[in-house]
Amino acid sequence: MDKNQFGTIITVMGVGGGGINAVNHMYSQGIDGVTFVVSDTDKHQLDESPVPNRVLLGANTTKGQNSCSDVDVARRAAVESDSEIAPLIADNNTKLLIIIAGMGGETGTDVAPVVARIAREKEVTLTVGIVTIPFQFEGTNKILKALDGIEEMRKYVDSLFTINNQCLTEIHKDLDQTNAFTKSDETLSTAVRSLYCLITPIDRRVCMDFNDVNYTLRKGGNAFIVSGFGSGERRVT
Ligand SMILES: Nc1nc2c(ncn2[C@@H]2O[C@H](COP(=O)(O)OP(=O)(O)OP(=O)(O)O)[C@@H](O)[C@H]2O)c(=O)[nH]1
Ligand SMILES: [Mg+2]
Repeated sequence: MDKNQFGTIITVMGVGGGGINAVNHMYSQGIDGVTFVVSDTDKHQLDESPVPNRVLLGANTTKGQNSCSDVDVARRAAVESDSEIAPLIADNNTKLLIIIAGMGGETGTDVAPVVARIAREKEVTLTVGIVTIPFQFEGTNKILKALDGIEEMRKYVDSLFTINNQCLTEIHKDLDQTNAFTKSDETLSTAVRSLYCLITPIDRRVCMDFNDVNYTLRKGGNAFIVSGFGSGERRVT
């Protein structure tokens, strides 16, 4: 970790394989003024990431193995990682922490709520979760596990954006199992970019700033991001 890189008020942290892949996608697109961090119990997944800020979670518990073998291991890794994540959050200027995870596996599902809890304890101004529910083709067990994880996550974040991957199949008619996660990565990136653009208006057409976003999302519960396009006289409507 290079703490000097933490000059920004927005930190985006991907947790677990899906969260990391989505953050890799955002990182490769480049969003100035955002600090990206990836964290996993899986060393291989971290090594593959182009993001320089990487946190190997629970190294003593998991020995960097590819996947947490069961829920208890993931939870123990999360507790162990408390001491690794807490300083990271406390020692920088972060006002908005965005936690990204694909819910439904072990690491992201169990660790993302822990990261949110730590952020709350460290009094990060605003903690937002952006998480996904698995596609139907991934099976019911993963979906049910994801829903449990989302309930846990909800306790600690100010606002939670939940993207149901299955809904992406209605929007993208060309979606199949080969490009499904790329579409999911793109949607997560759009969500982060939307929040970023509200806080950092590029052309000042939308006159919001961090305080407005903070006011709206603080203790906001479930949150929605909608984008639309319009032209002509009633374009905003
Ligand atoms: N957006 C996106 N989502 C993914 C990707 N890979 C997996 N997911 C989603 O994330 C869910 C959890 O999978 P992973 O993130 O790989 O699991 P993990 O959190 O690393 O947990 P373990 O590996 O089981 O410890 C899956 O059920 C998918 O719905 C990806 O590349 N991009
Ligand atoms: Mg994994």
